Amino acid sequence: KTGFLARKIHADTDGKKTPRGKRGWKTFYAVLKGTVLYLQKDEYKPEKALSEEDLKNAVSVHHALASKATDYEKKPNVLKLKTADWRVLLFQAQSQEEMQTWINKINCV
Ligand code: I3P
Repeated sequence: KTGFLARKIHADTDGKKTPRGKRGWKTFYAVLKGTVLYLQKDEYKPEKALSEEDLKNAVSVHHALASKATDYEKKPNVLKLKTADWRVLLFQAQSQEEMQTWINKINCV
């Protein structure tokens, strides 16, 4: 599964609230491969190696839980991802269907 997702980091490891200055929305080209959600600045090109920044932005979705972010009302089609190490990330998909597909795919890995 691939597609554009805007990401907001809501909580860092252990659920600690992400500090101001790091809470903004940023759009990535997302690629779910195995148990890793890669978040790349540019569209995925198979022949291109991942940059250091791409690797830093990658999220393990192993034992993570995705659900619709029902408590976030500022934007539509937002899903919440809670990782195994208790980070909380919000992702805005481009449509309701896209959001649901991402939720299903993430929860099935
Ligand atoms: C954040 C940025 C986010 C905003 C967040 C701000 O500032 O403006 O868009 O979230 O509010 O802290 P920064 O880029 O300096 O980190 P929303 O878009 O959801 O309002 P928050 O701290 O209330 O989450």
